[in-house]
Amino acid sequence: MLTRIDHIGIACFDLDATVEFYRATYGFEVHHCEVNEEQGVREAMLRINGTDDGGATYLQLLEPIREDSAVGKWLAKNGEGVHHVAFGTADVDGDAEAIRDKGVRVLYEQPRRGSMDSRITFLHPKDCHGVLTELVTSAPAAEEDAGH
Ligand code: CMX
Ligand code: CO
Repeated sequence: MLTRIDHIGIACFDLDATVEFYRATYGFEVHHCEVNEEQGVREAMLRINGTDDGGATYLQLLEPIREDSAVGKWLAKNGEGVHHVAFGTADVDGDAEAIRDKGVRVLYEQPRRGSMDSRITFLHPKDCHGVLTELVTSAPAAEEDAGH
């Protein structure tokens, strides 16, 4: 079951300048930064709010590291802007299968590694009324030391 907005993915040409815009304009701070080689992006996650299921909602600012990456191609065609919407779920495998059974193209056979060791997959935008849609299961929170 999809239970929340996990993030909005925003494509930009200059990650540092875009991070600075969100900091100076809204006061949003970078929660996490990484390069995802497989996805072809350098990214910053800005945490906007927590949720009652323990998850959180982010803006994901994305700068391509290769012109032929998904974000690089999209930027060349459209310029900067909203690239995708990501829904959070506790069960990305089950939800992706159920959505595939409804005839929507799921882009990966198995979920892949996303930001902060989450597991992600994508639905084809042409099957989703023009919106590239991501499904995300966050990495489990680090086990707390129970004292044994
Ligand atoms: N939103 C809406 N439509 C999109 C889109 C997007 N983000 N990206 C592509 N499209 C549309 C294009 O406009 C094009 O439409 P037309 O044929 O009407 O012109 C069509 O989809 C095909 O686009 P394309 O430029 O030829 O690109 P590809 O088919 O090679 O790739 C897609 C499209 C969705 C398969 C590819 O972008 C993909 O695999 N995306 C998933 C991975 C990804 O986006 N990674 C970056 C984010 C990583 C993260 O979130 O962690
Ligand atoms: Co994303």
